[in-house]
Amino acid sequence: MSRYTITAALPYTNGPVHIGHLAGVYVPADIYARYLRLKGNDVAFVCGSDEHGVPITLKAKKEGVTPQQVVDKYHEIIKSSFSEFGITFDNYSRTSAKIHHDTASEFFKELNEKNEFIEEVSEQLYDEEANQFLADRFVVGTCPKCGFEESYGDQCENCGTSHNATDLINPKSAITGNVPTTKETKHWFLPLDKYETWLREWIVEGHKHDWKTNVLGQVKSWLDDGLRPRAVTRDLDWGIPVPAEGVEGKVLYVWFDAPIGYISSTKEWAAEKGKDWEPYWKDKDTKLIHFIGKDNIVFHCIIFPAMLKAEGSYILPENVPANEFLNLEGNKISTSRNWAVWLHEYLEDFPDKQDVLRYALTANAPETKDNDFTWKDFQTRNNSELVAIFGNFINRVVVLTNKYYDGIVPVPNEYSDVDLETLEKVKQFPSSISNSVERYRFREAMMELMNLARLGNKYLADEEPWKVIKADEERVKTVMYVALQIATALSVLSEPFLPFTSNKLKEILNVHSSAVENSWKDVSDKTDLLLSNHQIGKAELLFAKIEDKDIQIQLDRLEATKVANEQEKKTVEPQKETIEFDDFTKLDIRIGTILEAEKVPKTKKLLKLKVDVGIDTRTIVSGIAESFKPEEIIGQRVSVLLNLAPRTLRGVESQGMILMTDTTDGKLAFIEPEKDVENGESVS
Ligand code: B3M
Ligand code: ZN
Repeated sequence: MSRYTITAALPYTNGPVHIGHLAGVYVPADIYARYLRLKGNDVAFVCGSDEHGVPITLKAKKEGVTPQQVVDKYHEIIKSSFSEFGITFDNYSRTSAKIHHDTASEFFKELNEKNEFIEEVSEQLYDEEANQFLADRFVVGTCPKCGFEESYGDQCENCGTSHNATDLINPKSAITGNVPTTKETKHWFLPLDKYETWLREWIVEGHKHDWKTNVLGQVKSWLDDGLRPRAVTRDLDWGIPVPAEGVEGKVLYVWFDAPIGYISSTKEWAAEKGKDWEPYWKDKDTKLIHFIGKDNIVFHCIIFPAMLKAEGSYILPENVPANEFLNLEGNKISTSRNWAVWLHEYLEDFPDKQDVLRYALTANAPETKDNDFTWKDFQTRNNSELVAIFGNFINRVVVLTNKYYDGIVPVPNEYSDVDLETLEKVKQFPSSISNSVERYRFREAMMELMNLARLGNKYLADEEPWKVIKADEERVKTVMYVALQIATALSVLSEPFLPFTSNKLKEILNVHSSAVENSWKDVSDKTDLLLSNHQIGKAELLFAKIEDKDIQIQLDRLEATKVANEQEKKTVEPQKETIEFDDFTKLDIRIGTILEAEKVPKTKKLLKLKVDVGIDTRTIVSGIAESFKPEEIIGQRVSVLLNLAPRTLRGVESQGMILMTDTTDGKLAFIEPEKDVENGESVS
């Protein structure tokens, strides 16, 4: 048995958790924690809300509330949605908690007393109008490393690099938009350059075989760029006050305090459990694993380890298996543009389908490269894999056991070679799945789990107990006994990935009591996971099909978000240049009625219209085919610019123009008289 401290990135409480967070951090971390517990290890799986930092204050400004109100609101939403989704933190704390303020302050004071910081007065960016210093997300500018023009003051989301605000090119205040000035101010700097050689030896050399290449790549690139001292304090009023004599109006930089949040969460948990927290952070045999997204690599592989090294009594991470990003329907997930599937909304729309999302997100996990979540894939994963393979196998086994033996596990007769081979194969699954999980390859591990269900399906399909029963009842007893062993193995091995399903399956097999509960290791060692004469329960579906209509609701919601974003982005066109009245009188605009409409062949946008404009009926070609079907606009009243010079469009001569406008949902609308008006009447 070993001891593990598993941390999952502390979510900012400036919004709810979305599927990108789940796929990148929380589902893999939970699979890993559940797996280690199942194997009998001592696990502390800790997390909590990250409640300081500029993202919180920006959100508070935007919502017109205090930062405390913002964090209180989202801390509750996040904590409850994690719990409902089956993320089994041993403790989910929050960085506004006193225990964290005390722990982070102590940590800072210890380093300060050891003179680990450089105290320096330097010119920092300042917004005269907002009367405040600009750091982190209070300032945006061009990243000095990759040229991304929306880089924040402390980090570039595009290339992940971390820098000081004064490094930005063309900085702009995110509060007023002004170009910042600079102003003198004192800060405490962590001399990262001092740890460069050690970091290179520890990570690039020491972990080159067991850390993920995407992580090693980023770390190497920062080290190659050369590390520089980083300010670990800020001129802000929201955060942990800097615990130094005579210091006012300064707080700890959020990325200095937040990782210490893992330690305070462990302390809080240990206190509640009557345990000692120190072994989880100071015992050299404890394995510390940080689960994060790729944008947090610099903080967990460079800055936090340097802090721990400087303090001197802590262990260092055994691994930091950072994932890449998950996109949604081909676009980057964005909190600010509401382009996300929010966990709490998912749980409302798909109650009791937590495992379906866990499955889809793990199957598409961005473990080595960015990946994409689509609702169609979510539906397919459920219907074609969970229902058709896993659920179908279990249903057949349970239905037949109830049908032939009233749910009593039969006594097997002599095994055939196929039976023995199948039972042997089952015994290999714990190690093959372990092999993948222990290398943080959770997609691969879960696909291997599904291969166990496939093995069960194939065994039943080949042995056909529903046919053999007529001629050889004794044979069927053996077949169903073997199939029930496979089902029981699935109930054990599925727990880390599909905990709700595992739970339900154990209830169906009636193996919840510790007397009959099997361990992970039992599946390797035993062929009687489920004993003869054991009574199983009745059949019930593990998974239900997901219908197109349920997916369409989600797709419509995203479409509405897209349109809303377009509208938001769409600024009102500035007025065109002034014209004289005579210019206007040249326009001959009349009311008309559409008599006929048809699509212009080989075009997506064009309709050929016959329009009665009072003085005649004329042909007009109009680019409205994506907003209207020909048959639905016969009789439509319209405003027509008559005296526009005729133009030939795709071989059709158009004698005028139908006047249209854009609707809020991105379609087109006619300009029609609100009362009855004769065709040919002028618009003036
Ligand atoms: N609050 C999450 C993020 O950067 C950040 C993680 C802190 S882990 C100590 O989105
Ligand atoms: Zn960059």
